[in-house]
Amino acid sequence: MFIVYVKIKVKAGDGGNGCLSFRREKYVPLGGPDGGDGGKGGDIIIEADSNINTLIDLRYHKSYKAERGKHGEGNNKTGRSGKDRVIKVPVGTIIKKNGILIGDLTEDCQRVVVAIGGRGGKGNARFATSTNRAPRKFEKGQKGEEAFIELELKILADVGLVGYPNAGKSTLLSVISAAKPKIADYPFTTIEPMVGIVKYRDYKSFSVADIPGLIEGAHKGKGLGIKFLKHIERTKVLLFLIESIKKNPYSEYSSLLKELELFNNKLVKKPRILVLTKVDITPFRKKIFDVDIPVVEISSVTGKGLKKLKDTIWSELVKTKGKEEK
Ligand SMILES: Nc1nc2c(ncn2[C@@H]2O[C@H](COP(=O)(O)OP(=O)(O)OP(=O)(O)O)[C@@H](O)[C@H]2O)c(=O)[nH]1
Ligand SMILES: [Mg+2]
Repeated sequence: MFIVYVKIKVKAGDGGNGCLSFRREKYVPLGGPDGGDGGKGGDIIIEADSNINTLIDLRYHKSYKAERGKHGEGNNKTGRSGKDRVIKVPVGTIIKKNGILIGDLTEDCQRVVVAIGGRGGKGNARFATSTNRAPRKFEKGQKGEEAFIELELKILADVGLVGYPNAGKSTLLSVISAAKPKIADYPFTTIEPMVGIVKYRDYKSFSVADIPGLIEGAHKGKGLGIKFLKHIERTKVLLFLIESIKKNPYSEYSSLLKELELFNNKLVKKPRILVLTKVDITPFRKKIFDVDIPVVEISSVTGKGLKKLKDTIWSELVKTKGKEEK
């Protein structure tokens, strides 16, 4: 199940109490105060992780607590801080705290502290003054923050893969990124969207979303694809994957285009690239494509065309960037 919304309860760790203690040493009958401070309670942190694709784990585990700080001890020993609790969520998760938007995790490893751990209390050593050398005063630790956190996932990818079932979408994602989607020789292998990050040249990268295959009539709710089409509404470039072994790849392409248009005509206004897949098993034939968009032939098995495909995607993405900035 592809979960797009969950509400969880979080409680940061309480601060440790300060300590009330006096030095006890041989030959020093009245030692000074030496109660250490309590440690800080752990924070609750939400972190984006590109290896996670759904919020499903959070649906089964709805309450999170961070460790409390340890109490201070004699001999001026400060209590250890409580460990932070890190909750991992997919990239593209939006975070609301008590109903207010506090974060939009758009990059891997990005973090938001959603509940702050309580400060540790001061030990009595801190309260010594010239007039009160033996204070009995110390503080309790502060309570850790509690909150309700709402998490909403909207797939956030630069590129969306569309195509009929079995076109080779997941296989492509698996060879150009570190994502490990399920691949099999039957239709509707993919039942949940998945995003992979593609490294491009030195420090560049872009993200690609694989969605379930579409079939004719998808816009009316046939098959699985329809409810996932909305996830590619936010992509910048669409790849249309068509099996090159098909008798007439061109008609496949135009019916796919029609399907998208019927669902939401904004989708067909996005820049698109036509990708002919599985060329390793297709006998050579004359090019029959006459379209005004880039066409790239690939094989995810031999690697043919993959470099060219990445270059083409990148140049389309760069063009959309120029438009956004205008
Ligand atoms: N020979 C060859 N087979 C491929 C290639 N790409 C994918 N396949 C095979 O085609 C079948 C379908 O691949 P998938 O990647 O699961 O296809 P999909 O488009 O994700 O399919 P759905 O998730 O059902 O929509 C698998 O058996 C793959 O091994 C390729 O480049 N060459
Ligand atoms: Mg698939």
